[in-house]
Amino acid sequence: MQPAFPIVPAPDAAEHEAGRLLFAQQTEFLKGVVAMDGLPGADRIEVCFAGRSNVGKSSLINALTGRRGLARASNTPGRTQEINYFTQTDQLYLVDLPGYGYANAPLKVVEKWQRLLKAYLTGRQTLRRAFVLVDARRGVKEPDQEIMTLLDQAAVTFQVVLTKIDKLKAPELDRVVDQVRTALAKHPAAYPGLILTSSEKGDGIETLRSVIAGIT
Ligand SMILES: Nc1nc2c(ncn2[C@@H]2O[C@H](COP(=O)(O)OP(=O)(O)OP(=O)(O)O)[C@@H](O)[C@H]2O)c(=O)[nH]1
Ligand SMILES: [Mg+2]
Repeated sequence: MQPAFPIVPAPDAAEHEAGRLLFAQQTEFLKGVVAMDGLPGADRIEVCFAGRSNVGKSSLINALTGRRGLARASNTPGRTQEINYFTQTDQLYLVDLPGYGYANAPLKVVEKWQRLLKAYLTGRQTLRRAFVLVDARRGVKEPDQEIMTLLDQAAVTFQVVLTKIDKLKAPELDRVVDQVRTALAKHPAAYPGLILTSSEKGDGIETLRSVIAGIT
């Protein structure tokens, strides 16, 4: 029997081509947003990348777009402090979000980001899918559960992307996939299909491109 949350297989030729074409277009940084009224016009659909601090959101955007320095990535948790909009075509925005679950910044600042993050995730009409990134070494943790519950309540479809799979051996990866499946079973907004990625090695990047192309 197929598990409820199968690993998304590599794209077939047509899906692969759709993903390749979408991301062959130059992606540009549009703006960093610090308040809901700064969001760009809701004139096209968007997908966002959410996840704990340091999980690899910005790195994943860079890997998808093939542009290393496009989204600022770093080893310092809390690197992304705004909602960063990237434009690609006039049909799609890619949105890099500040991380959650990071306490090592002034409390007032953290609270401000978290409020903005939650307002965005629950209040953006044109948000078609939230990719919730989960570090493959860690699995789904409490702060992830909170965000997933928020997305359930807002009826925003989310899909889990495991990151940094290059850091694990196959049996460890199997274990974490089981843990993620168990965690997702409680979330009605969870899209059935896990994407396993390494921005470092390129695993799963073509698959994710195709998945995004399938949403537009
Ligand atoms: N080995 C490995 N390291 C990765 C991978 N993806 C990201 N990293 C590293 O993880 C660290 C954090 O990456 P970021 O992309 O900045 O993470 P983020 O989720 O955007 O972090 P915040 O903006 O702080 O929330 C960096 O040092 C990256 O080089 C991966 O696939 N494999
Ligand atoms: Mg970031």
